[in-house]
Amino acid sequence: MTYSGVDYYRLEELLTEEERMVRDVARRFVEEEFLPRVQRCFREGSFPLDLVPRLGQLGFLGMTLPARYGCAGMNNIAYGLVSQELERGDSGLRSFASVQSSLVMYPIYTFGSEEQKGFWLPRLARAEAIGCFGLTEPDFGSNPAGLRTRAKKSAGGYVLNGTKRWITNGSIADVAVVWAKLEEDGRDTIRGFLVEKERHGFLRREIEGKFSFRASVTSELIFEDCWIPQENLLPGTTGLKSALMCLTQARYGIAWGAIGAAIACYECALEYAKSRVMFSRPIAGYQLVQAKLVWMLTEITKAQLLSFRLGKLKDGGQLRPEHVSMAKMNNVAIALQIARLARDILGANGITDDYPVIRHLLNLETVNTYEGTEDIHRLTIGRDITGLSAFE
Ligand code: TGC
Ligand code: FAD
Repeated sequence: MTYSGVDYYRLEELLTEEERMVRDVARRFVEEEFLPRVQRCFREGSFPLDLVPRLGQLGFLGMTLPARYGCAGMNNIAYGLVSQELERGDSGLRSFASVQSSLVMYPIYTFGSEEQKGFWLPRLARAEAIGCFGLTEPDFGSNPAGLRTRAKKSAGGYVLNGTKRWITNGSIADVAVVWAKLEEDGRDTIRGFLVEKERHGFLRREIEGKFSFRASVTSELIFEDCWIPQENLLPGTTGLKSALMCLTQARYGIAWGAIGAAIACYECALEYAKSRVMFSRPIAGYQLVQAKLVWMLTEITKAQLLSFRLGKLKDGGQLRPEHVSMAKMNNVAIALQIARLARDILGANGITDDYPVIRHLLNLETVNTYEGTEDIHRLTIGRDITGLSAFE
């Protein structure tokens, strides 16, 4: 299959054959199996759960982790390209893969015991188990350091109490990675715990009324004296930093994913503008419309270059969290603006789901907020370059 996407600066030439192949497989999957269903899913407010095993079969879950745990062992450019193609379909589809890969499999791989890795990673890779990541709480979003969920030592394990909110995949997950404060040596430390769905005192509630991420499950997790055994602690977690390390992985995928949503909106607007005749001429012939289309393509091209370099830094072991902040902040912000401009170019048609633009626009409002809001990333980079923290 030849790639026919937006590639103004011929980045295609910088990709390896394997990277192109993986991207094309993802693209075909999205076009043939996901896109024909997404309008209905978004209308109904449902996630196409039956497609999840396909993500496993295609090797898209935990795809950078090693083969000994049943994963594909691919590089980060390939992971980025897959994220881009999934989000070209819908942010909710990419989010499913991001959460499973970066927020569940990554912490188990990085902080888990050999038993935890051996048990969970192959199941999660094959999509025989679904995971979720519980960090955010009703009163602690941008500032997770203040989280109130607590783990208390108890006979043979821990008892969890607290509430997590806005948790992707929460109600469909077999296992939750939950971040809670544990008193150790007289002080509180944030640790990660694995909580299986069957645990007594673990309740899940799906959040209703969303106008964004309608084809994705978002839930509240409630822990009421929920006992888990000692071996469910992720032993390598040492504080908030462990949770933030997971976010860096997920934000990397989001930086690429947002480009996919932007491309979908740009391509739709370009086609529409070429065929929509107003004042006796296709609107694409008007200078103001061309200016919008050119801005969109320029920003997509810049975002592609940023992400490609980011991937090379990551594969080369030189990536800093602040590098990821810049790409997440920029790429999602421009994708959101591109979606808004595309919506404008489509006129009244832009508000219907006959076109993908309004769905991407609504989704991108979430993507701009989750995994660190645009301003939190701005302040993170501000702290990095000035040495002064705006958070304190
Ligand atoms: P701070 O003092 O900055 O950091 C504590 C320690 O952690 C290190 N660190 C990081 N390490 C790796 N990756 C990162 N991104 C890191 N950010 C910080 C830092 O170097 C420090 O290490 P050390 O060795 O000095 O102890 O902590 P802070 O409390 O001041 O927080 C800073 C802030 C505001 C940037 C952080 O709290 C933050 O990122 N807030 C945003 C919260 C957020 O993004 N939540 C996302 C929840 S998950 C989600 O949204 C999933 S959506 C579904 C999907 O992904 O598809
Ligand atoms: P707040 O932190 O209350 O921020 C509100 C506003 O205040 C923002 O504009 C913000 O930029 C601004 N603000 C906050 N602090 C500052 C400051 N110091 N200076 C300047 N401005 C500031 N979380 C998970 O743990 N797991 C998940 O799987 C997950 N999935 C999600 C799925 C969806 C659909 C959504 C919507 C959210 C999800 N989240 C998840 C939660 C997400 O990470 C949080 O919503 C996000 O971190 C922001 O927190 P908040 O909503 O509490 O906003």
